[in-house]
Amino acid sequence: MKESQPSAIYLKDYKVPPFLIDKTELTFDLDEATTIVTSRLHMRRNPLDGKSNAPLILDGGEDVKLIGVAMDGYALPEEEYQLVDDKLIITATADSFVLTCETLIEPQNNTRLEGLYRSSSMFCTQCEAEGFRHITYYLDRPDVMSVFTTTIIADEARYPVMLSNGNEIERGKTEEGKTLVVWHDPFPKPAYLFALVAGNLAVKNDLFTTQSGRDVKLQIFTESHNIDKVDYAMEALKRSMRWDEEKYGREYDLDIFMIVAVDDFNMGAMENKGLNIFNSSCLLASPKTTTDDAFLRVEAVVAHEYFHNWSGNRVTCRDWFQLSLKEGFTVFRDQSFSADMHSATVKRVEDVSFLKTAQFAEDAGPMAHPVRPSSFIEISNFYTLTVYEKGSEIVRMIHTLLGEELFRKGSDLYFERHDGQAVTCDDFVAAMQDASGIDLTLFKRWYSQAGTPIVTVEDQYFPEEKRYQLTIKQETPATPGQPTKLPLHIPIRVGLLTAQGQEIAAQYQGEVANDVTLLLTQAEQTFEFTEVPSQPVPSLLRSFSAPVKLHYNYTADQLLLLMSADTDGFNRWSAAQQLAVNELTQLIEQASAGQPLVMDSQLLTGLTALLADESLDPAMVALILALPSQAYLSELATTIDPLAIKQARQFLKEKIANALTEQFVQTYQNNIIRSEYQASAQHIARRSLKNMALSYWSETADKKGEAAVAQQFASADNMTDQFAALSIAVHSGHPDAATMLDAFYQQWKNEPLVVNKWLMLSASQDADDALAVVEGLMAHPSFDLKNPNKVRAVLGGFGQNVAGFHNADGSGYRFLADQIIVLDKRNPQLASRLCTPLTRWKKLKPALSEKMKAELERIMAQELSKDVYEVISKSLV
Ligand code: 0A1
Ligand code: ZN
Repeated sequence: MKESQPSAIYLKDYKVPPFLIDKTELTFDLDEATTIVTSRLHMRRNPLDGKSNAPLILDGGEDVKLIGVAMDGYALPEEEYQLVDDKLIITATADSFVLTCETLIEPQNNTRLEGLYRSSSMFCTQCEAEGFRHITYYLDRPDVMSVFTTTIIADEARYPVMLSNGNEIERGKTEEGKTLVVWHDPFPKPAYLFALVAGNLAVKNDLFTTQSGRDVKLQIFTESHNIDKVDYAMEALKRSMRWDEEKYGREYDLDIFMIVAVDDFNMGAMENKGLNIFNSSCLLASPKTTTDDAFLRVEAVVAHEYFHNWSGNRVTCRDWFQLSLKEGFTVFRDQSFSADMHSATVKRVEDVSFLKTAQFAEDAGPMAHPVRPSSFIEISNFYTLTVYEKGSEIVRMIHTLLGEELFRKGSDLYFERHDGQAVTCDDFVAAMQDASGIDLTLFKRWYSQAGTPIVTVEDQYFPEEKRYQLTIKQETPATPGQPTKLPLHIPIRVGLLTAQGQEIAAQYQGEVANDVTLLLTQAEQTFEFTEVPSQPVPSLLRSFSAPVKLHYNYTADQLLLLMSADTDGFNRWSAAQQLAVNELTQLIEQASAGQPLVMDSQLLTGLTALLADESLDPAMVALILALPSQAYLSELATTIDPLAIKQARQFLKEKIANALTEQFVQTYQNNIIRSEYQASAQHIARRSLKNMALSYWSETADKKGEAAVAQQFASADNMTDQFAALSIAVHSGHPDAATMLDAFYQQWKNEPLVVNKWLMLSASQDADDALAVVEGLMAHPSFDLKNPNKVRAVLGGFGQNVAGFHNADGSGYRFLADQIIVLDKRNPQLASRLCTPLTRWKKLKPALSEKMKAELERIMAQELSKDVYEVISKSLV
């Protein structure tokens, strides 16, 4: 353990910056081993600070060597500045001055992948959240916005492409014969949006004409062997640009928009102004190498980063506690975009399913935090599902409360009022409130209160008066640092159905209501509908109108009715899920107690009807057929027994498969697509249903199922079908699974993104020696500890390996802990994210829980980065 532990910083301590930087001029003399960065910062005291003698304190990093510092051309001698804890402190300054700083950095030794680093043969940067300080000393905080001019000097033969933010304004030669390129970005921005790329890259060019008739040059850069995989991203970019104009009235503002794909990247992608940098896994796509899911992800991430140009860049965050200001809003925007491009219901089911599995688990664990956290030790740990996904749900609720038109008025006002500023979540809500006239005072608690509210509904029908009452209670469980909670403002969309499944046009507050939004603002409230002709079946929380856990005592018959007849597509899925969860909960209890497993028949009734209904969207049918995941069932459990969950799921799957074999074979055959691959909603839907049917078929005793898997694997002309067949083979114990895995690797060993899929699947396979398999993968020639995608593939795959990871002897936990300890020295952000499965130790059954806790304690005893220290120490509280 370190002698002094890292300390937290608090939102309540926010102060305006004592200095501002109007202009930032940077020169990079690029070299792999030692790059020299010269900065000229045009600084002045911040009039809002009011102090005339505050020292200038610039942020730096332990990997930045200061060569020299000068003020207005006067080279400061060592006694006139101090270097303390990575900060450069200059006590005496004028009110305005130019500070020149020369630093030396070592890109090829930068394994943290923050600041300037090497990925393959190129240079690239990652500056969010606090990476810029690993390049040079700076006021590295988002409320310091500056106009950047960047000069890049490099050997043109090796780095013909040299990029930074904004427009290229000059190109020439230095005296030594190197090439010099100057970029200027006219929009003031915080340092976290700075970017630089240099390499020998191929480019795809295109053009977009904005709604006001300006031509924008679009460029996507990759290493030359990947340039054939960017067409889909380019089309997605143009669709995003058009959508933002049409939906939000937001036009792109520079003359050029560039995207670069890099292989080594800690996250998905980054919205640097005019120069987005992407993890290649979120940009490259081709039918032969990319699954449907990955195509959709590319489209969503391209859109997300593009949308940040307004929600994030033109209007940015005042401080990092406000991260959800840009992330929650931008996720809401990208989700809406994808919903418009494909099926809105399918998209909603996927997003909610993810939220309920992963964000709810985070909100119930030791790292639970409000969407606007009130403190943190390391900001990189707060790029969380809570800030992103729950943050998006908050914006979605504002949309529900205001309606489409007023929401648009609110966003227009927000962008107009705050263009060029660094603002807060409160400013966002204020714009929505001011534009709509709707009071959001109480609603703001969603930003400050952590935890998932539990909403319990009870109903009563009064036949004589044709009245129907819903009594709704809310309660939010305690979370770390927040023992007591206040009631939230929760919109609950409700419809009523007759016992035959017809919508009831009841009256609510004097108006006809076949779909109303009830506004819950107190701990308990009763809502009354009138003119309700018969006892209704309530369809509650339609479209998942709020991120809550809803409890209503549905009977199996009511769930079957909603599943087949609700007009809200989302709730049809939700009812089916509930039915399956009820079934699985019983089975898990039986498995955990070592009893024989016995299944009820209601779910089968529902699924039989589902498979017979040809009017349904195949994608929805596939989603309903997908049993609740191991992770979701773990989230729901009070005490997790991983093997019992696995056993129950497997049992149920086989039962369904055997009961409905004929239907699955038919469904499989009906959904084979004979025309050329398209990543269209319709084709994706059919493939997903076909592959779901195949996965059931392969669980039956019917040998033809096995043959169909092998056949599809061998003959598929696209990665979705090929990989689906391979995964089914691996997870169903297909006799040829091992041969197929080998063949797959041989076929794709030159495509790193496909190899990552192979690594992940191989690591997740059930094997007696699962740990040895994973160790073998880490020693495989295709593995590379420097590449976060590969590390995540193997360790993420192993995390899904229920028997291997949760081995009763604790070896799975020990292995993960060992990897975290090693990786923390190289790449703290990556190491910290790998800790997530260990943070759930308290919920595991006692024998496993103890073993996992012991590993957390072992990690805690090491010298740790701030990143890992924060997660592990909070988990052990
Ligand atoms: N702002 C990016 C996500 C991102 C955050 C941090 C990073 O490095 C630590 C990189 C990217 C987004 O929302 O896409
Ligand atoms: Zn984002």
